[in-house]
Amino acid sequence: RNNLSLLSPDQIELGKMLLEMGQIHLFEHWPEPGVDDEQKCAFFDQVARLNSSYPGGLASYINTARELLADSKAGKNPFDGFTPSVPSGESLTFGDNNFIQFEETGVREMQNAAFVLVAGGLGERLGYNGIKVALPRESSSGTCYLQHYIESILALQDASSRLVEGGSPKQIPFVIMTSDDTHARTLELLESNSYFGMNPTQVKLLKQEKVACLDDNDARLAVDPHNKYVIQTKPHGHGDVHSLLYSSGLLNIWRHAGLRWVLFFQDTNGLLFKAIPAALGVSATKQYHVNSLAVPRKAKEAIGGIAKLTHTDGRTMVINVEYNQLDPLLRATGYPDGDVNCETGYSPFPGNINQLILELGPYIEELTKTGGAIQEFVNPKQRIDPTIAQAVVVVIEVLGEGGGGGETLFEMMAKERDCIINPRPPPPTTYKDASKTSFKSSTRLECMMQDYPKTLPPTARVGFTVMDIWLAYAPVKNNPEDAAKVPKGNPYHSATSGEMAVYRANSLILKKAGFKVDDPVLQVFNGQEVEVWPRVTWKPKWALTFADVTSKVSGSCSISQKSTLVINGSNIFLEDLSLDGALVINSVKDAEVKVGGSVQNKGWILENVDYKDTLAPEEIRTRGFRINKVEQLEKTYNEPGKFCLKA
Ligand code: UGB
Repeated sequence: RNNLSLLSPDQIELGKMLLEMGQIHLFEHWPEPGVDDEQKCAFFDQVARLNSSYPGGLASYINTARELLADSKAGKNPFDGFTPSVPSGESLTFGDNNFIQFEETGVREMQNAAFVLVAGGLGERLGYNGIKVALPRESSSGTCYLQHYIESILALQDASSRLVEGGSPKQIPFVIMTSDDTHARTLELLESNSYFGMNPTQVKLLKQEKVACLDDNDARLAVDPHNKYVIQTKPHGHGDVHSLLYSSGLLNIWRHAGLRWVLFFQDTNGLLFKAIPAALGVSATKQYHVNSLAVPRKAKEAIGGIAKLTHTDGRTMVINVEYNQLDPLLRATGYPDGDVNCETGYSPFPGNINQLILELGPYIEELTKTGGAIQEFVNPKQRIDPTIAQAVVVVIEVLGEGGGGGETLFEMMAKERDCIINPRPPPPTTYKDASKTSFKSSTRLECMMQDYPKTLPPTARVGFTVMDIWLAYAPVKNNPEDAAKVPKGNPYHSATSGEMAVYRANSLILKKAGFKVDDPVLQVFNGQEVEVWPRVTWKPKWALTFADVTSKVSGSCSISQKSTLVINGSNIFLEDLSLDGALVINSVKDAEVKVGGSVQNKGWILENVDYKDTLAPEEIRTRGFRINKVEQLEKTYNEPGKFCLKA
């Protein structure tokens, strides 16, 4: 009350709202006017931001939090009444006629598409100090993720306009969702690299705001431990992308421009654009309102499972069930073994890789109703130390669930297995004690972009497309230490495996196109055993689809395991090439280069680097090797014309 004279009428209204919502503790420590006045005003600036960036304002946030926290305390299952079953979707095999047909349709449709990258996450599991999109996708060419994504979109744009007769070339819009953690560095990466060749007006950055943290089940807002005039905040999750797109007005602009598709993707999947043309082809052919890209999933792998959920009242939906929820849901609904692999060696529930393709018209229709709000969740739960837990996983597997006494501990640990087998970010909030009223550290509401279909009517056409893992999915999420603990046979999801997956995919594609490719060798980097294939990398403008690759490879070509092939140009044709060493070809757009003959040199060698070696740059340490470029044949064609390199 003493401080009222400092505040504007708007700020007084916000103050009243906070008091009505049971937040008096935020002001209890406030001294008399004249002391800390600037900080008090700054406090209200923050409250105004938190209020305006959440649909329905802070009061609505606090109310939802109370409901969800009460459910969590009562142990209410968010899937109450639903039984999961394995859904049916489109399953594609790389390189067959069906696949080639979908790719062609997809490329044709690209000129009606917009891309949205969610890149607001810090990547806590990876522990990298920079932004994840600045990491190299592979280190032979050194191209970072963001550059690769932009070059892929530009190549799709060109290819699409070539396919559509008389169509005027359209610029594909590209949105990047950032957060306070990533915004400035993403912008700086784009600006210092001239937007990697994209027209800057094609790119829009939308920054998501964090949400207020909560201290207890009454949803008392948490005060920052370092500054009593600041409310502690944390990220709200990738689900924010829908409300941001809606409020930005971009969706209607796109609709007026005749666009039909919005493609969402995540920050570090170096293979994704190999799967995108065919997936969009499926959406267009099947007229899916929602199409999620999926891959076969190992049971308990840290990717969500796509399931059909049938409610006792008859409702059904095909939806992602997040990885920490699938196992308990199955156990509670008649699958006593929970999430386990079937005879294929994979879980019967396909893995969601969070690449969503939404049809724009129905998407706008839905967001007009919801404002882009996505169902949220809150997850305060008990956690145990991963090292102890890992030992207990073994015990559980030997004794069986609940075997050998200590029931509660066993039950608790069984629930925790997912997080242990696939390390997650820092533990979610833990209750302080058995009363389950307050938390050891603050929590907040979160939302996920793949939960968008949850509010759709049953008439919505929701489908999914399963592709081979080697072709579609190689995220970089885990730090070397955690990756090395992943049980054999499960994917590491590390910088090491992410890079090796690019080489494997490119080698397998060349093989399918007729190349003789030597088998990989097994090597260990940062404690992870990986297949090392020939290090093949090409620019998206060289090939986007399988048909592009086959049109650029002819005769009898071969590549040895120790080789590196870097293709940096669009019109490069490999004909009767035998490569045993390193070959780098750079060319400008109007140069047509035929490459053949026998190339033999000492090549580029992978040298081990330990992740603890702080003298090595972080990008190298995290992948566990550096490339020693001993000897190579490198040719650059800067002029238009026809050229022939016969080694
Ligand atoms: N992200 C944001 O933009 N903002 C945020 O507030 C948080 C994240 P994670 P997660 O495909 O591998 C997801 O942390 O959430 C961005 C799916 O939920 O890498 O553990 C962030 O920058 C899961 O179903 O993943 O798991 C990144 O680009 C499964 O599909 C993206 O959101 C899994 O990804 C994902 O964030 C997967």
